[in-house]
Amino acid sequence: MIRKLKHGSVELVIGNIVDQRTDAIVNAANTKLAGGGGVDGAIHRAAGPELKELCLQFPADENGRRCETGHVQVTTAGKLAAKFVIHAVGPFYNEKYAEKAHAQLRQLHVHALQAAIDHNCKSIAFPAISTGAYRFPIADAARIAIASVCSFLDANIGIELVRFVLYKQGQYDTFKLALDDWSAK
Ligand code: AR6
Repeated sequence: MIRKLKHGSVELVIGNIVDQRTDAIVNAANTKLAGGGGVDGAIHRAAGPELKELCLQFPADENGRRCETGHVQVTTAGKLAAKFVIHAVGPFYNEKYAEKAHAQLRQLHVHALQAAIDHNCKSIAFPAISTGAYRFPIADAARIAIASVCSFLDANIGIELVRFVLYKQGQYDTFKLALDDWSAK
């Protein structure tokens, strides 16, 4: 499904993030930008070894961190069809610090969209960040991701298409509900 907002559209699809032909795809990375499982593993496998080399060029702090939680780093995309990979570090969900995690997930989506504009991207594909290994409850993650993206597209010119690529039907249904709720406001 696709829904038009003031300055661009939001699309929901079931699929694999590595197959997207958008200008940018967003990786569900970790602070070390050293690869991992899930989306991160799939993107690195499909892009080829060049992607990790590019990631390791970002300076690391004393703990090996190359990107803070809620922030992004951008590389080219190796063998992928996309032009750029926006490596975004979502929060690991802990119920005790839920408000902080909500704010970081919101911030991450805004940073990714801004980075896409800075790299002249007109289209960008997001997976459901933090909802796998990082255990963010899917309904909250969907509500936050949809609200962040829709508010951004209502307020900023530059991105024509934001696609959420959901891996499973249940995740798609949850995102669709969040988008319907946003549109009904
Ligand atoms: N395309 C689209 N969605 C996918 C794909 C795919 N190829 N593979 C998994 N998903 P996760 P996180 C869904 O764990 O929670 C890594 O090790 C999956 O069903 O990839 O942000 C990193 O290095 C889930 O709903 O990301 C980090 O250490 C969602 O994508 C950590 O995991 C996100 O799952 C990041 O964890």
